[in-house]
Amino acid sequence: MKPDVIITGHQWWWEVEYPSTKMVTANEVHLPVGKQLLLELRTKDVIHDWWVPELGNKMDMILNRTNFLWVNINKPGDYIGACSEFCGAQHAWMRIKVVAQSTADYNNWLMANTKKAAEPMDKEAIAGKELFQNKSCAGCHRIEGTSAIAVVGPDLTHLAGRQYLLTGLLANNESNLNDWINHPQQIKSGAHMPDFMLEKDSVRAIAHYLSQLK
Ligand code: HEC
Ligand SMILES: [Cu+2]
Repeated sequence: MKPDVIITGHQWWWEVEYPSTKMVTANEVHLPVGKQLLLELRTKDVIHDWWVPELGNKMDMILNRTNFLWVNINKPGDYIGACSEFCGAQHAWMRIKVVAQSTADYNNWLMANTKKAAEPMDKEAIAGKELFQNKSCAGCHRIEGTSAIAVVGPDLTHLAGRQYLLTGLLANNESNLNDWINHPQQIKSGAHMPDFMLEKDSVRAIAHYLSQLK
């Protein structure tokens, strides 16, 4: 059976793929209500465990194995869960957010997110895009439609459409993006994104660019 969504646990974030469109996102899982849905659950590293209490059972994510979980959500809204298998330093912050939507809203979301990333709208954002592609960012992240195509870290193509950064750790806004890029290790120590010692202006430009990726 073809899954509706494939969710892969990473230390310490969730990769979310929609096989019907090849769209990839992270950390916030949009699903339609009123439908029997098949979730495929995997891991890229250690054992993680998917658990959104209001949506049914826990399910382990084990290396080189695919596990499946059926869900059927009645009511639109946000459903919060967390990784429930200890998976290292930032396990406690490995939150899950499921956004359940009416079929129409879900289809709109999926369509909008399948598009390539928005082009930067002003000079600073254009500079930010260049920096993103030329500094090490593109070595780990993808922004669809740009030269950044790596999948080591979360896909950032439509980052600005997510409510939170880093599985719920920070609200998603330009100022928090700026802080994160400045010193990731102070914000989420052990996260697999190193501090880069970039100039403050460069960081600001990159954060400005990313905040436009609706
Ligand atoms: C060595 C790989 C690596 C490099 C290089 C890297 N990142 Fe990351 N990045 C990650 C990982 C892994 C995460 C997820 C961290 C977590 O949540 O535990 C992440 C998370 C992020 C997030 C938050 C995404 C979300 O969905 O919440 C942003 C924004 C980000 N990185 C921007 C950047 C920028 C800008 C650069 C370049 C200055 C960069 N990254 C360089 C690996 C990397
Ligand atoms: Cu985990």
